[in-house]
Amino acid sequence: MKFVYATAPLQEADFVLIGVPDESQNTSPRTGSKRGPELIRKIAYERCVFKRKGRFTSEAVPPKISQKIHDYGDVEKKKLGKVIEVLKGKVPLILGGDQGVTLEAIKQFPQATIVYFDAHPHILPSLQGYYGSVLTTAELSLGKCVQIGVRETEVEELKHVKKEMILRISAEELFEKGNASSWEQIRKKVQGEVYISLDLNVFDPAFAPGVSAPVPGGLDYYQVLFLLKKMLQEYTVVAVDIIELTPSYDQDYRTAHLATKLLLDIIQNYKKK
Ligand SMILES: [Mn+2]
Repeated sequence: MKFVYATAPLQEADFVLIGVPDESQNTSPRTGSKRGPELIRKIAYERCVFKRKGRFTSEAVPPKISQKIHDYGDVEKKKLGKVIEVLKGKVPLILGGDQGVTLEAIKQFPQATIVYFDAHPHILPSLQGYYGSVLTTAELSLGKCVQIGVRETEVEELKHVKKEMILRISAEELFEKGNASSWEQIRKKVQGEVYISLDLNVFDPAFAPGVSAPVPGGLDYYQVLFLLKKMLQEYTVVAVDIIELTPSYDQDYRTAHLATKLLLDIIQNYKKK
């Protein structure tokens, strides 16, 4: 099944949806994130196609999407880099798969600041190649990274955050300081191009139970939406990934609906610079 709004040919598209059904780096006993892309496409169809006067239609039903979207289908993780390379000027919207998918994607954007919404920092320099160390394995300039919503951090990671001067806005800080003040912190630090990675475990498990590594005390939809909208307005967002949807642990497709809604929010709020 193709993404219901993906009606543009590749050459004309502004956004290119790419599924990467790969969970080869998952180390959690909660498996199944390789089925994430397929479920997001299915839920998008159910959310957006309504019956009007006995006929199915996706017209006239909010949200109205005016941007041109192409669905590239699913690709193998090792081919993701090559696919992104040929999309120059178009925005890849990458659906995981596990966190390892982010590692493949960010290699293509060495100039961008990585802003990642995640319960975990993923910076364990002593464990190269491990999915818990995606950002250190990528050999980025970590000082340009921004972590939002983290709340399960190892001692080694905390040391690294301080050493590399990473901007870290934990879930607790975001709750205490509020959205506007957290956004000011980001705005002061980040300039230029941004890559957004959205691990669905940034949300509270009450809203997103279908992830491989749930951590209580997470964010809600409007906290994430506020920061996403600000970033989409302010920065050139070069790519987005939405990862870790794990259908077998979802409840009533709650996490899948949330992921699909966010995907549509990102497309609708994207500002071309
Ligand atoms: Mn993660």
